[in-house]
Amino acid sequence: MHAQVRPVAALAVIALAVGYAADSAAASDKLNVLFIAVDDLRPELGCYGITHVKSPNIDKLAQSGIAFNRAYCQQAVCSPSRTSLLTGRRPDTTKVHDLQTHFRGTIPDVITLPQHFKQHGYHTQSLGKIYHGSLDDPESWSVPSWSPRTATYYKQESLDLLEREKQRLKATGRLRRNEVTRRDPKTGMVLNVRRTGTPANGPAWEDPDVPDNGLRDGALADKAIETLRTIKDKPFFLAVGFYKPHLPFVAPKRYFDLYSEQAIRTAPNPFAPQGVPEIALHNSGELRSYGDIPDTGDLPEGKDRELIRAYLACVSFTDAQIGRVLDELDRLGLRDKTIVVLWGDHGWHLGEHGMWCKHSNFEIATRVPMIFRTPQQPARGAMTDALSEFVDIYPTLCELVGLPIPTGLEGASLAPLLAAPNRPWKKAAFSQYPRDKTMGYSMRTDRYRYTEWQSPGGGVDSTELYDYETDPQGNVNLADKPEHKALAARLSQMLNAGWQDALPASGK
Ligand SMILES: [Ca+2]
Repeated sequence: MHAQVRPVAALAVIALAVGYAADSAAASDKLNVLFIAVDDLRPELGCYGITHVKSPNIDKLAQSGIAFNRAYCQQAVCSPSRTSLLTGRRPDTTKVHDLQTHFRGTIPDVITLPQHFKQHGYHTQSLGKIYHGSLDDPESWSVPSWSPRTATYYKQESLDLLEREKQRLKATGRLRRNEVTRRDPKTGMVLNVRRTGTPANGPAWEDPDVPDNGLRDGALADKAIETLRTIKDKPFFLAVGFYKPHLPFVAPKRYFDLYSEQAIRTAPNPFAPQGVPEIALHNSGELRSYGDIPDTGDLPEGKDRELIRAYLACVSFTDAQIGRVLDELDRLGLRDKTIVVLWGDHGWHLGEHGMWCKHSNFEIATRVPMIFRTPQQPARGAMTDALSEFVDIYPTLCELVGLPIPTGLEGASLAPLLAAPNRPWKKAAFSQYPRDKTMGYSMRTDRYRYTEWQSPGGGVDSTELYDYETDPQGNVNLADKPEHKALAARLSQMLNAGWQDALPASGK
């Protein structure tokens, strides 16, 4: 498989192939890392060729860096995806498949990406959402993590709806409860949480007329700017985790004003793929936990348009906050000393395949935005089609700053692609998603997505096969068609051979 590179970048690629490690080792000061996470951001951005979304700041970052057009998360939900990325290991290794399990309970001695930097003299710091919720990892950071505390909703009608939902769930004994079931005996750190019931939520979106820092992401950008000013003179790994566009879609009204409701495009395929096994689908439970969304059945007329507009408003809101942080990096003269990586933790269904939210193995949930910018960026503004994975981020950052790559990582450094975005690369990217005791293993190749739902005994319950050359939206499952039997068998073999067999020929 050969990745594509935009013609404008091709010349730069030929001209430059920089030895990052040698450069940074020779310099007296190490390169910094600005590590930007964006919760639930799908790659529907200007820099990915989507013109109806206003994401000028992320686009600018991509224009001065490199965007990965076919990057995939390893499991399409917050904590499993983030844990995999931050430990450089796949969910089968981390054994974190849910939002309750801390990896310090399953692989206690693992050295996380920020921890590795900390051990090599970096100041590492977490602002906002990096690890999921209460599952922070103090060992990763030089100083305690910081999270903004601002209101979720501003409008009285939203607060009233939230209160009604709380009472409704309480009355039926279904209100969400989080109970800590396991702590580290030495540190008291939470290792496991039992969650029962349904969370009480207000409306799925709101457009308050408030300043940016009246909401968490604005306050987070303020804090990131202040922090950069404080830590600018020492080597740093600053992780800034933005909260939107995660539900509820709350952004200041002026970001909603960027999008007219009439111009919003709804999903072209709001239906389950033909021939899809039931297990691949879900009923959008996360969205349905919001007070203005019914527990079952179709969304009210026009709600899809409303939700998509609100999601896009949140994307633009977060984009503006990211712009403020990146501008500060420039103002402080840190651009030439800092690697920036931006990632969204998984994709998102905005009605595609008749589903909302993440929690699936479909392309729309597993494909993610991933952008790198390095001071010596050889191919500025390049877009690579190379198949890449979140587990690749850990070894990539190590190589780019000249740190040793620890053993046990399950990805490959992407540094060679930064120098040559169109070079041959991985044969496949791997994701997985559990449903009860069944695990859906999914693989994206250059042309196909192939998924096997494996029961605990190891048998395959059902399979999916999508051909993006003939069916770009993945609307027809070909797995059971007799004419594709040989192809499915070949892909099954490849899936079960696993990620080791799909590494680039010269990969490490
Ligand atoms: Ca998420």
